[in-house]
Amino acid sequence: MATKKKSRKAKSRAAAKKPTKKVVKLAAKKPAAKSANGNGLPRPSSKPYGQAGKALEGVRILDFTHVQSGPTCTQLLAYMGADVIKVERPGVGDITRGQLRDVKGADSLYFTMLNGNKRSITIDSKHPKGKEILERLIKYCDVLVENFAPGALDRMGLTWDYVHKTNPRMIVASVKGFGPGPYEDCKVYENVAQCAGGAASTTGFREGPPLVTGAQIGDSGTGLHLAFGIVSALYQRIRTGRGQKVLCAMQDGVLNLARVKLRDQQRLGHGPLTEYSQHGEGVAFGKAVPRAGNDSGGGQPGWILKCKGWEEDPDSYTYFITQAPVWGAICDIIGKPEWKTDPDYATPSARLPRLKHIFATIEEWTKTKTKFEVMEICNKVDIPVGPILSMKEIAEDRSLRETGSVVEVDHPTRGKYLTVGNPVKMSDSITEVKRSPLLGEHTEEILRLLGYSGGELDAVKTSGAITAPEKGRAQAA
Ligand code: CAO
Repeated sequence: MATKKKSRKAKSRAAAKKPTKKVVKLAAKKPAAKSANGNGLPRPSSKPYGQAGKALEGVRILDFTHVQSGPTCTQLLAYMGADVIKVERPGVGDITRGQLRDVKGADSLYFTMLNGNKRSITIDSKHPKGKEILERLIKYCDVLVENFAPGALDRMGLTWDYVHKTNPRMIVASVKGFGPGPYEDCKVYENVAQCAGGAASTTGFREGPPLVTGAQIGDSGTGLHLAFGIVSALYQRIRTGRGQKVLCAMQDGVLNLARVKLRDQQRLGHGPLTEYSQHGEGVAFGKAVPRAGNDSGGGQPGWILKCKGWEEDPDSYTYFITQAPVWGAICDIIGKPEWKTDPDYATPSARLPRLKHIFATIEEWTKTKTKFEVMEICNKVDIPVGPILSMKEIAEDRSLRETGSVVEVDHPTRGKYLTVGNPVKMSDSITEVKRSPLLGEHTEEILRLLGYSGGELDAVKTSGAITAPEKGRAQAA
């Protein structure tokens, strides 16, 4: 057996050295052999789709997140079925519970919309008894997720070495503002990341200052990246049996979403960016990618155009793309059939220097239609357009409600509110969106889960580790 193994190893070493047909053959054989034994997977479930549990059922998350980036990540994991245990400071909780409050005495929408499907336990992580509870939680859970300021987790005593020693299988996932380097110790919020990740310098109009976007690409975008890292680490753990550190820097997350602009930065070294409207307008490019207003980020020119009613409604606009394959259809719809053969308009390159005039002409037509009429007319002939939807329209959109992308949930202190459901729809893991927890709502339930009962549970209750200082003293008295 040993000799056999050795000779197989020697063979594959030789194969790896020589990039010959043999290597291809060996590589091609592997998957066939795996699929023959089912790849180690169980038999396909015979349960109806949607009734075989959720994708991340059984995964336990020790959620040390706050504000937006971390909670976005753990809410997605909870939507996928993970048991997310949110640890909050006694009496205070996640700072967003009280931020931008619209209903007196109730958790804010900032909090409720980022913490659905989770359980809340209050623990003072710096209290000796609190540390003891956390140790049990570390042993109980699979992933610790945090987005504290750099060094805060270590100051709590929850260093990687300690966590890894306590539970070698635990994955420790963090959001930080910057990765290792000159800014690694900085605290970072959304707009700082949008600026440092390259998005702001490329957003806005050429003549104006840099702009941040309303989409929270720094916070929610990085949370989403972190969720991907966690799920990948969980998958790798199946093979290795051990946890690992997962780090997402907000700067990196934003840059990943702005990668087309780094693409353009490199293209700029080889000549002007011809699809940018500034090129058509004869404005020279500088050394860095400029702000491109509403130009399309792809190869097809696009712009935002006014629609019927724009004088009163600030959102009565449509995005309009002059995609080359449907140019003829565009000419017919806007009443310019002669542009189909006119050499100044017939080809994409001829149109580039005339885009401003072309979009102004198309706008004369879109101004006679509502944004929804434009959508209907254009989509029939495959012209890509998109109405500018206001948040009011999105909140009232029936199809978004039907797909579960916008969900109404009931809350004991604030009543009904809307939240954003799972943007990822899976046929065998169907998301049920549940309300966010009240501060410490599940403290006792989780303590019992960790083995606390009787006198030991009473001792925790009166220790001050799970209650706000005044409350703890009052209870102890
Ligand atoms: N028990 C006891 N102490 C607790 C606790 C608990 N359950 N939970 C938190 N704390 C303590 C921390 O230990 C920390 O104390 P020290 O500074 O003494 O170590 C303190 O609370 C504050 O934590 P923080 O520095 O993370 O919070 P902050 O409000 O000062 O900063 C933020 C907020 C977001 C700027 C910072 O956390 C950060 O840079 N995070 C990483 C990047 C990030 O996620 N940014 C996006 C945030 S969303 O816009």
